[in-house]
Amino acid sequence: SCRLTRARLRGCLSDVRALHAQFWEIPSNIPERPGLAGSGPKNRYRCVLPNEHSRVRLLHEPDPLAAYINANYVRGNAGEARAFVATQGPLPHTLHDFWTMVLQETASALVMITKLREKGRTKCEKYLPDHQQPRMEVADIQVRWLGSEQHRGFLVTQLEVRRGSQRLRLPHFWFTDWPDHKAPEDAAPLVAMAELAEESRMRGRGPAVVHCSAGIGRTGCFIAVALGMQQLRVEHAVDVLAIVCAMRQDRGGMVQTGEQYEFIHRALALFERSLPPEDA
Ligand code: PTR
Ligand code: PTR
Repeated sequence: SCRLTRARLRGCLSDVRALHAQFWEIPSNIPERPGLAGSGPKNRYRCVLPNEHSRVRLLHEPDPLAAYINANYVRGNAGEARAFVATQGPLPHTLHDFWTMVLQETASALVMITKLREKGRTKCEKYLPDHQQPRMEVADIQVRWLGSEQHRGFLVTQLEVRRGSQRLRLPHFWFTDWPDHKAPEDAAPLVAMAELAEESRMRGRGPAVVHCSAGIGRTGCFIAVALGMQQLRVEHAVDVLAIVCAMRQDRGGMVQTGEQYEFIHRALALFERSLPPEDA
């Protein structure tokens, strides 16, 4: 581990090569083969598989394959087992599984960090309604658009999800300007979105469900920033290395590049400056 006080967090950005070197030492922990035979078609990418021990199971499905979704629980700072769910962007044939998971977990928020298409390739199925089409039905699940608010760099939409008598209202945070394997130039919009999403997570019952396309790179960065912000608030120090190591135990491959690892530090250093001075 590598605990950074607030001053050391600011300082470490002057040696980004050391940060990148530290990042590339972390074991990736991506499973090499599927844990469940036949689950292949439900994975967006052949090589991005959920670790078995922390995999989310759709509990109302008695058949193990029907219960399968490419998603993992991710622990929180206090070791709570289900602070987040990290998952891939839904596929056309996993839309219903995705919404079933949101209801099962009584998710407190949805966080989306991908466009539907990037460089002419589909990255995620459109799984939520919008102002033009405020109602969406996925078999026995109805999703309703209740309103959206544009912020700098992200869109916040209020949704209502229903199945039978179960009803869940939750905010959807959609960060639009971050292509996969890259990091944003400006950390401010992501920090602002993470603060809002964390407020919803703290108020709500269940985990925040976070996804991008594969559900490891950008998703890993977002969760690392959210956990790091909480550490800075509570402990006035942060251990990004320990956060990424722990996340990768829950879901292999979380945070994809040295640039992304550096970005987590930049985002946290920016957030740190918004905190009151330590010896005030
Ligand atoms: N690519 C590995 C292999 O060929 O052994 C892992 C693999 C195994 C991939 C099985 C897909 C497999 O099929 P299914 O997803 O249907 O279990
Ligand atoms: N390695 C595959 C590819 O590059 O296409 C899968 C992959 C895709 C891995 C996207 C990570 C990706 O990024 P993210 O997790 O941020 O969607």
